[in-house]
Amino acid sequence: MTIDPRLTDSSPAAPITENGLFLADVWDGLGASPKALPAKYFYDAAGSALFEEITVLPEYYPTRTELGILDAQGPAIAALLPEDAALVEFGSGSTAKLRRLLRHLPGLSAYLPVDVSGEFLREQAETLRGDFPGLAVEPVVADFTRPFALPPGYGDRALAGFFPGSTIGNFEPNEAARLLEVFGRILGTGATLVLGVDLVKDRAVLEAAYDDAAGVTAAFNLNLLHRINRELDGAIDPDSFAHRAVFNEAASRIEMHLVSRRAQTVRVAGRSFSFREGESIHTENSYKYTLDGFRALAARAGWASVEAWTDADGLFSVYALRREA
Ligand code: AVJ
Repeated sequence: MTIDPRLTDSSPAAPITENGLFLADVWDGLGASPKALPAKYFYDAAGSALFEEITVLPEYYPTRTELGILDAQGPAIAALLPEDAALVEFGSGSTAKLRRLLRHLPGLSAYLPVDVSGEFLREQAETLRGDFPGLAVEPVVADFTRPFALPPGYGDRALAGFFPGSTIGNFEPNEAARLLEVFGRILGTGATLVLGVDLVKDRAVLEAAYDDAAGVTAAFNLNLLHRINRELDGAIDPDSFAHRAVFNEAASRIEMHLVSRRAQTVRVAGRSFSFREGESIHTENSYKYTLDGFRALAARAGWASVEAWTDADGLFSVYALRREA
């Protein structure tokens, strides 16, 4: 999964090499006040493996809850999509959620996963073609946060969109609305978009989901520092930082931070950054919505809510939105 909720400017001084953009973002982020790093850099091989571990933690309810909703509502979702639709998935992590939907969509004509990682996409396409021989699988290598073109021939097909996992929660609400507008322009008037959104709930439940007892989320967060050391000639002692997850109720978001345990100076590729004791690097926002709050956001972006499904405990929501104009 590859998403960049914060669009940072590149530092003009950073070298334009393979890792130049990562380095520029790290230099910018650690040089800023308050310090912050884009959440998209969590997902190197080690980080993606840790995220897969997170999805099965007892405290991390979103993944299993969303899968349950997709199972239970599969027939209702299928009834809202044109039978021979082509399904566009924005970003593509594991195919578990897609597979839940496909069971209920026997007539689906094509599946178009959109992701920046071409290698990952091709691997997934291979397996899906093996498992669903009747389905045309057409990977699209693109950054879905920017307008992109579908492959030739798909412009006038019946299209549906799929955006599960509450990935939309990584974006600031204004950015989320802009993203939904981009999806609308790509899918066209009348299209249906199925998306998963985490719901606002008790602080204790939210904070436990992002600070699990086994320490997997802490390792996921700290992996960012290991990655900087590995890829950018960084000299940061990850043990000198603590994982913190806090629900910012006013902003309705979980924030993840890496908090410096002491005053220190760290070096990354020849540049130094100093930290006060307790100073943090803000590494992620995960916005939580009420049903009405999300419907209002979608409406601003030109999408009407046709259905909203939740689980019995009201932990997570899945929407069917329709593009109006
Ligand atoms: C993949 C962005 C939906 O916000 O819940 C999980 C990422 N971060 N634990 C989320 C995440 C820490 C996750 N998303």
